[in-house]
Amino acid sequence: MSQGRIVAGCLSPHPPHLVYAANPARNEPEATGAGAWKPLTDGYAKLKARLAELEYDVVVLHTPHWKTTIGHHFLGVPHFDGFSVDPIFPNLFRYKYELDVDVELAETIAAEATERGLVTKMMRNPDFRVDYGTLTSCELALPNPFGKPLCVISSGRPYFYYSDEVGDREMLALGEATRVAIEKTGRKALCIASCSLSHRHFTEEPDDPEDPRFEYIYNASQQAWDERVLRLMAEGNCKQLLAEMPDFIQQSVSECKDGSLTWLLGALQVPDYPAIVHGYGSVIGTGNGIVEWRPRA
Ligand code: 2X7
Ligand code: FE2
Repeated sequence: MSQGRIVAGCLSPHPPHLVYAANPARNEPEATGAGAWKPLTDGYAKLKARLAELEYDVVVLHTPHWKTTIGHHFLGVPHFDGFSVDPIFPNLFRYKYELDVDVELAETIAAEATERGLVTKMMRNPDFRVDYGTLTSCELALPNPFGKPLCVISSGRPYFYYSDEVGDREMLALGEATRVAIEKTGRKALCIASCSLSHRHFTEEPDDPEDPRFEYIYNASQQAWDERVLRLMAEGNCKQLLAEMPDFIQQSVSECKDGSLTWLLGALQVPDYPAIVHGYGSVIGTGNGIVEWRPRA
């Protein structure tokens, strides 16, 4: 077996609004087309076009919306299908899905993570409802959303039980476990961190959620942090980004507290080469960046 590798890593935020705006047949609600999220829908179009040219066997994804109280869990059943309704935005996301899982890779990542002292568990319930973060990022980023098997990792709670510093250390170890498992199993893997950047959001929505007049970042300090983080990524300075991660998480109420971005940076061995920023924009006040890394072969 030839050695596997990560062929690309992506930051792919999952506001269900963007699926709603894209009107895929799998989603029940129909968008008005008023166009509030154009910087993000354009960014996703650019990412999708580039990923269409890329060869990979599996998509490995870390999601904030499968929150697990004890340890890091992995989907461990070969096939899932179901219907997912966003608990906060049922008016926007009512989505039918069917997907395959690379169980062998998931078990290998779990074993590597266990060796590094992390608590892990395989999720073997065939009736489990896959979370909307996973579904949304696949729908938005991938040219053929469920055409390849997935390997899905839950969001454990180390940031919340201990501290942001402890959480980052654990997610870097999980990222390393992911990379080593990909190499050992010979997979060509696309890794996706499914999360927003700043994450303070409005608690009321307008009658038409897609009305551009009501869509803007929650406050300027959130945007300043998002811009700083995206600049560090674009400059290839993820070491500095990690140094600032606890402050970023705290001061912008970032969804990175769920660990997805730090996991991805760990899997990519903390990139020192420039990322491509495909888009940045706000959804219900939150800040969202669409970013791609292509590790050197
Ligand atoms: O889950 C989300 C999110 N992260 C950001 C914005 C809006 C809704 O859902
Ligand atoms: Fe979210």
